[in-house]
Amino acid sequence: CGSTSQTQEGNAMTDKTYTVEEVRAGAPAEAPEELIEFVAKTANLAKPDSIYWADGSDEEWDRLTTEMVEAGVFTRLNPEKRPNSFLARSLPSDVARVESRTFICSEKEEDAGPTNHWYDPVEMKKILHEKFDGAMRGRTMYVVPFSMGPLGGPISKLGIELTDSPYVVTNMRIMTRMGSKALKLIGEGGEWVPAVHSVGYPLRDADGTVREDTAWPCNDEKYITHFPETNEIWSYGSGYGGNALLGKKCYALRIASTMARRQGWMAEHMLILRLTDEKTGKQYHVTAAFPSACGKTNLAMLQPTIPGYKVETIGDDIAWMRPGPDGRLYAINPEAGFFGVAPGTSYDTNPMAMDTMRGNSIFTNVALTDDGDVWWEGIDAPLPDHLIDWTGKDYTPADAAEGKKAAHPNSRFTVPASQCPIICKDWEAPQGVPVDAILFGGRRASNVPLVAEQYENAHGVFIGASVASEVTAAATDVKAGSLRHDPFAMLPFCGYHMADYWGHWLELQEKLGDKFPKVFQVNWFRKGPDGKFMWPGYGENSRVLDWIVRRVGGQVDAIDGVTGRYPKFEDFNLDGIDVDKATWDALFEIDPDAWAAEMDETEEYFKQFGDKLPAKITEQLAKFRERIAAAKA
Ligand code: GTP
Ligand code: SPV
Ligand code: MN
Repeated sequence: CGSTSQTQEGNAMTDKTYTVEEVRAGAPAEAPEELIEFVAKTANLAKPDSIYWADGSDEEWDRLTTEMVEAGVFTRLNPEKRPNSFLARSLPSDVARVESRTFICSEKEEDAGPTNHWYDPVEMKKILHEKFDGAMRGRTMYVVPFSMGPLGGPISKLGIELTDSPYVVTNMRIMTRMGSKALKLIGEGGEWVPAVHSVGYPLRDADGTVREDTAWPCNDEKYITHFPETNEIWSYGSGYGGNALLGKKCYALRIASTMARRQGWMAEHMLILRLTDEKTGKQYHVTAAFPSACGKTNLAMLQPTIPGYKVETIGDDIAWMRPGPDGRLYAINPEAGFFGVAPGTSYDTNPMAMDTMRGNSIFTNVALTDDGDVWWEGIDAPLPDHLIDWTGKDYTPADAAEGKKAAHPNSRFTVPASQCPIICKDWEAPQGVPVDAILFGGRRASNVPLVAEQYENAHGVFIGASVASEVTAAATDVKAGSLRHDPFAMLPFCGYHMADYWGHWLELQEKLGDKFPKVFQVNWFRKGPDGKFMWPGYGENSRVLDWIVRRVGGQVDAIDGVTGRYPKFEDFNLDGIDVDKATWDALFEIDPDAWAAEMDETEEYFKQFGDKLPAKITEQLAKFRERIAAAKA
């Protein structure tokens, strides 16, 4: 990608070296010595032309976004329709996370486990040293201080991302608490995680060859690497989402999950919502883990269709949970924004997300309308006669007829959480909110019923461990549509051995006992013989939440079944929707043979974890088979 040429210029093209004194002279006063040294060391390796310390101010946002508009990286959207908002288009080779290039570099291979790509940390550091050598030539290296979680909160954590991408800086400003305040906490001695990122597209090589910049610089070779023992992140070659916004998956899930294991807490791929029963005023907090692009943002912003309930959003992707002084589990959202899937989002499916993105937003890989607004498949507006599609080309209904998409299926909006009309007033409570129930789900066209409650705590872990889901567009290198195991929706995000992670859950359950939240399995995606979803989903999922909180409150009975405990038809609120008894029965139908086959396959899957597979998981598998046998009898 891009063209190169030899340059005649002399001095301006030589690499700068950065002394610690020089870096300190250009840094804010709060920056501590070890940070200055880290910045200098990285700069001397990556060889940027300049270093810039991000402060997170409005002025800085205006300057960076304007510079990116001038450089053709951003398109400014129509200020009347979408004020202070921008569109970016990536290269087709850089549209989602790359799981095959994501590495856990623990000292021992067995600590990464069979579901991660492991690499020897010393060897990986050698590779990274080569890749980062001169990687930022011709560019600015931005120093981005950030906090995951409310500034100064007891569960929050600090980081520094060094990046050569202004696109990343502006996205980090939305997604994290970024800038001077985070730096001040670091200066006061707060521990921080170093995270180094380069798009891997230097504008000059060591031999003086120059390269024109492009609207989406990146490199065909990508490395998304994590060093759990030393809490370091190095990411090379991609500018997209979880590959590049290092506070998100790299820190808040992969590195944080290893910290959480050591320190007795949990870092999970979960939304957090508050459900208020308006009659009693009672509040429930629910967290839910669904694989990527399986409906976390939708559920987090749910508009209940049944009367008497209100949902408020706390988080849509990541939850950090910790036992509180009262022995309950408390959750915070470590993020400050939503990086949500655009296609399928509309006033119909997710009105609160639509309202959240009315301004101050970045859109990546959606289509552009002739009047300077955004469009994607499934948005409320009908397909216009003309668009610019996500690749920057003209797009007309004829393209749609050929099955081409105007927006990439993993196109996303980056929006401040504070703009969500139903953001919970306690969403930034530093100590978090007490969790009443934990949901696991996935896209399952068959077998898995609408909702099932755990029999006992260990069964809850078994439910999480056996999540399988149809693959979505959120990763580029996994075959979309195929069914794969995605335990706890953490397959691409667990920073250590998956079976040790299950063991960690079992330990926390033992520690908290009855106070550990009950686990429920949900599935909005079961299909009928006509290939259509049997459950209306979206706002109607409030009916499932209603049953769940009534179970948590002990107000309603349940029926013991194969996968768990199910609602009684007469207890479940189906008023006003077109779900008859036959559909209900189909939603809860259990085919013992299909489940026997699924458990055989699950047992095979579990075999790869060897000795580390907790005995309690094996016991739960045996109990599951007893229930299948009883159902057959
Ligand atoms: P990541 O941000 O990738 O972690 O994903 P997410 O889980 O937040 O995904 P998101 O909420 O953006 O999922 C969007 C997809 O799920 C869209 O295709 C929606 O149409 C679909 N979806 C969400 N809720 C429902 C539902 O209740 N029923 C059906 N059928 N589809 C749903
Ligand atoms: C996911 O894939 O689960 C996401 C998007 O939330 S990304 O941040 O790109 O990983
Ligand atoms: Mn996610």
